Amino acid sequence: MRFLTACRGEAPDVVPIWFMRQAGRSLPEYRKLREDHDILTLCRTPDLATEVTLQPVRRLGVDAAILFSDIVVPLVGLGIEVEIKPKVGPVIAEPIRSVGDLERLATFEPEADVPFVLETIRLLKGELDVPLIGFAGAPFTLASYLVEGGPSKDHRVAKSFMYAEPEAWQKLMDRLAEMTLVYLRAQIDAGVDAIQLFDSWAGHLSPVDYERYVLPASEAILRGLDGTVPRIHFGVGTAQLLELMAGAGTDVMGIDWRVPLDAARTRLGDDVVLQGNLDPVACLASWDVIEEKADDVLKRLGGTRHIFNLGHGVLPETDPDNLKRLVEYVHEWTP
Ligand code: 1CP
Repeated sequence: MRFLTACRGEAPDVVPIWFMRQAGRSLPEYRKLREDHDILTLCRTPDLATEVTLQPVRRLGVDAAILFSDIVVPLVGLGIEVEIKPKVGPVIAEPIRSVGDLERLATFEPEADVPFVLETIRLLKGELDVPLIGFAGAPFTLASYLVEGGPSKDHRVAKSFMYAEPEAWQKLMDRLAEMTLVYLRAQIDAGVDAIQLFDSWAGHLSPVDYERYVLPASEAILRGLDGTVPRIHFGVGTAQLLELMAGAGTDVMGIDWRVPLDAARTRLGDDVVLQGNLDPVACLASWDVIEEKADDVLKRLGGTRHIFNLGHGVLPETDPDNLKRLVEYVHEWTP
């Protein structure tokens, strides 16, 4: 279980590797299933979600599986109607835009609201011979979808709400933190071996705003899981936030491709394990380029306290053969 060994800060036999978005459109066997089922149906049907989670493990030989789901899946438990539109992403029919809207939010109960997620985890535990990573969206990233009503380039509606109505924003963060902590605890009780908190859009915040408006909620989740399973905290474009995000209480810090891992190591110290950070676009290049760039990523930490990953999710155009070769390369690499 080299992935968990690395998460604990111990020395595994070789550098472990998995990919964010390793299940999904880069795999022909996933695209085949998507011809017959929409994505939320895949997420809500344990046999299908199990199959999709296993696909990259079989094909690529990665050291961890990540539960097939989406960050918006638990929002139905809050009474939010959400759809995932092809080529767009999550769309929310009635966004949260006022204190009054917050009263619509119901109490999240995992066994009643997302039984299929817990059942998928139990099925996977019987099938997998690598650790299973559970996950959730962090409060800011979830709030962005809830307030914007869908994907956004600059998160201006969500941030405007944050600035204009700080008390209502605070309430929203508290509700999302409470839901996410309950959700991740339920995933852990069902059997996941590690969890990742995705704050994909936190990079749109300055350190001052992140600390004031967002950090307390993410911290409540991560600290609330202290002593359970290894925790991974990840964001995109978060170079300005690394110390704050690592300080929120995490065992592993996910780093995107913009920050060299040796620089992240210097800034964060030796206590945290680093995960990352090959540019996902590099995987669209020829093998020579991928090898050179992977080697650069590996050398920066010398194979210690490192979990290899991309700096963000696998792009749909990626040739899975490149990913398979990358897994072999990382496993064979020596400092
Ligand atoms: O129809 C499809 O197949 C659409 C693509 C897709 C997939 C494969 C979506 C829509 N969600 C998923 C599954 C998913 N989502 C996984 C499991 C796959 C794996 O990792 O192996 C995970 C971990 C997520 C998490 C997720 N969803 C995040 C956080 C991670 C990240 O990539 O930053 C975010 C921001 C989302 C929202 C979302 N869902 C789907 C899309 C296209 C988006 C992004 C939309 C946007 O740009 O705002």
